[in-house]
Amino acid sequence: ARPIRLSDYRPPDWLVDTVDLDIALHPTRTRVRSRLRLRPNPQAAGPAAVVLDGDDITPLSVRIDGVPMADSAYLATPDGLTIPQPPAGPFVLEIETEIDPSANTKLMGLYRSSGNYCTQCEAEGFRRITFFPDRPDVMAVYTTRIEADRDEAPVLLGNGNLIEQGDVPGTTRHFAVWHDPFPKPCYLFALVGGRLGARTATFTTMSGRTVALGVYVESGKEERAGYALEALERSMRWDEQAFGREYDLDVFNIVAVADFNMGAMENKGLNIFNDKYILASPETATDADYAHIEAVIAHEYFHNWTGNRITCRDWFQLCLKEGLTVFRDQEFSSDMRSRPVKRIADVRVLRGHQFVEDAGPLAHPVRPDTYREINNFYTATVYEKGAEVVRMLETLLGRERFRAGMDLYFTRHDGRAATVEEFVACFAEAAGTDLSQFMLWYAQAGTPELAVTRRDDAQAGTLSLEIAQVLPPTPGQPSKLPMVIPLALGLVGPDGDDLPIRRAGHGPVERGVLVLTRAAETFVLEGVPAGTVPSLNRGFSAPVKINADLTSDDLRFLAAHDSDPFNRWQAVQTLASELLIENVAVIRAGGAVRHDGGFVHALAAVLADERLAPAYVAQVLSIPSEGDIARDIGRDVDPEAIYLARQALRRALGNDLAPTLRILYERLRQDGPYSPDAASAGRRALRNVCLDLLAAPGHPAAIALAAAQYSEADNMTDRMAALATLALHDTPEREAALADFFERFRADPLVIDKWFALQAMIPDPGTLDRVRGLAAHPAFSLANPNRVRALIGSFAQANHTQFNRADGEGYRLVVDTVLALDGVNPQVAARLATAFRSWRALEPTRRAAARAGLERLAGTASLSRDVADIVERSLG
Ligand code: B3K
Ligand code: ZN
Repeated sequence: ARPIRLSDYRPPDWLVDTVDLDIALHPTRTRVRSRLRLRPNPQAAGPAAVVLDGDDITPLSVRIDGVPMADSAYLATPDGLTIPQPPAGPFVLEIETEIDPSANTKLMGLYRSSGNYCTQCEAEGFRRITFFPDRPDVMAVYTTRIEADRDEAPVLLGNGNLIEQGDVPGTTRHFAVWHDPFPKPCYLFALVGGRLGARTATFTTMSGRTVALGVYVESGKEERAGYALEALERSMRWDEQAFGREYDLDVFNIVAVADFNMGAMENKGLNIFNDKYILASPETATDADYAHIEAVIAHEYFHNWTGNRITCRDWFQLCLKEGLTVFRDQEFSSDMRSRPVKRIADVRVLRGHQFVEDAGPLAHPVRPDTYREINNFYTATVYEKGAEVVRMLETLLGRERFRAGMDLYFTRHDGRAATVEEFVACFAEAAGTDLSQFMLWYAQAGTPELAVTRRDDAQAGTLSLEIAQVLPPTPGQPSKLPMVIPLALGLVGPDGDDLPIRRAGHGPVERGVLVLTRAAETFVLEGVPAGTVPSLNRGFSAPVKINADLTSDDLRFLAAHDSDPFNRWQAVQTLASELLIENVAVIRAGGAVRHDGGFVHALAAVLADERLAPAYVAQVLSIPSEGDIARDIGRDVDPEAIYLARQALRRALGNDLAPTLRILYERLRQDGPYSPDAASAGRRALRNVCLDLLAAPGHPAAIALAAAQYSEADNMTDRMAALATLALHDTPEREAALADFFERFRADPLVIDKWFALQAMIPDPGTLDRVRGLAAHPAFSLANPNRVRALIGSFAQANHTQFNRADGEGYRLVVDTVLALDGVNPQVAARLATAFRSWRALEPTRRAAARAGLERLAGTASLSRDVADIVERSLG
């Protein structure tokens, strides 16, 4: 298929004012009647054929204004329906189709999950239900009649408000009619039918309207839906307070399903979720699961304004709703929990996924300008970097002007399909500033690299920062222009306190943010005594890499004194990263690793600082991951050497800090019953990091401690943490605990996913066979995306040494799975194939083996467009 280009955008020839759907659910023969009121688009060029999209459907009948069309008057193909000579003015088009939801393994369109009916339409799934102009700039008012067997589907849910329901006389069937008064693109259409139980509540909006809330789950799991419901209420309240956004329908329903291609979906008034992001109880969900549930509930709810009321003109504008909504959910979680800890966690994710994407063959701009398969662009770049771009707007403009820009955006574009230009124009206008250079953040791919050189002039009391920015080439973009970069700066004086920031000749720096705009520039800061250390990019104000000429002493100083919690954490990470990279080189050269007492000392100081929150200390104690180190090294990567260097450091920390870790471990023991709140979760997080470091050297006493924690735990966080620690040590305790875990939770697929994932991540050579064995386990299934992601996804994305085995067997396992999965669910197969995205950065032996794996994929006939796109770009 030819690529689709942003520059080819044309407004639709026909608009759809209303859509009336009548859907009679049946396991294999679901009948869909659709009635569209079409009218020519006044903005289009002139009379045009009606071209509707379709995917794997055939029309049973087509009528225009009630009159059946002759077969020869329209053209039906596997991917659409064309009416070459439609009426000149508005008309009503009725199309009947029949679809088989039970045969739908792609989980796009209408499908079944645990016997229930559900839909997924974003990006292009609606065309698998009926023929339609499947593009987000066609917004219509939908009325949906859903009919089903009363026993098979007692619950029938649709978008909008319920306006009618009843029995179909003389049959075993019943129906419900839902009406959504808000015009929407078809990707936001949804319906659900099934046997479901619910947790319900009512919410009173800021203007006093009452909204009925429901969280629907498979019958019997209602107990586990309570946390999601509370998170929804918190999200609704927060959006009113933080952004002035009120909910607009009388109902808001969420449905959890077990088979889902991604996390969740923001369908208007009827969000559908992967049940992984709904179901939680202390015994089955970890603290991290609770936090994810809260964040995903918020994210999907926030889409009601950023995505639904204001949608995207075309799929190139995806970041308009996704980046903005991620920014909003990050802000929400920061307000609900600890802001610094949330920032650190988000930056870890950004660097771990987006920086990696940006550094490899799949790099693309936040707003891509071409695609072959849009589902492959729901990426860390569009989502996470997209959120950073919005955050930079806030940093550049300040909170108030940022909020004014948001308000203008909501007023001006409500009810419409917008573009990134229109979004940014709202901020430029509200703040009275020029943001044309800022648009480069949407257009240029790659991670900017800043080189910072300091010059102190003790006599003049000035510090000069010479800052050069470089944006490396990315596919299709050999050379770049300088970006506008908001660099939040701190000056930590010799006594450890912050100094005011004044630019010679300019006065105080507004909010401490230096705004870089040129390839190289120098900032002269005045009133800076000798011994001052600059703290650069505080709070990670810009998504860039920084190479600064800070010494280890400077970094240890910042680790001890920086008032910015993010940079205090960053200083420790940078120290660790420098040590690890040095030791990786030493190991590859056959030498002995360097033990750095200074680093251990810096960590000990943080551990001893009782003013710091446990959740924060846990982040400081978590040294860079194998993926982080590989990314920082960037070329000729040897995953085995990285693993050994990291293990050596973990063992050293476990030995040198043992007494402190042991004391903390005891002191942080849970006192009351389990509660998922952020403070309690933080205590568990730190305690479990202590346990893991204590066990790192492999002392039997520490292994026994982990084994005891495993069996005594009253919650999944502590049980899972102990199991994860045990999993790193090839001991009888490990196998005993793994066997126990399976027996305990065998009835619970979501919990068994943790068991699959943990085993897939064990960094030893036996894991390959273990994973092969688990893939044949009765609890595993290629048909369920969560199972695939847990077992094969974790192996490919999170087991650096074993996926990257020098003999290529890890690659072979993943390629085999991609091929087996492609015929079942191409979207999930394509996502799995992105595990190869860093292949060029590997050392030669592994690089050749990874390339051979990609080439085996490329050489396979009848690859899906999804996988073919990833493979070709990866090799390109
Ligand atoms: N908008 C959906 C993602 C749809 C993915 C389609 N392949 C969930 C979200 O971002 O909120
Ligand atoms: Zn989203």
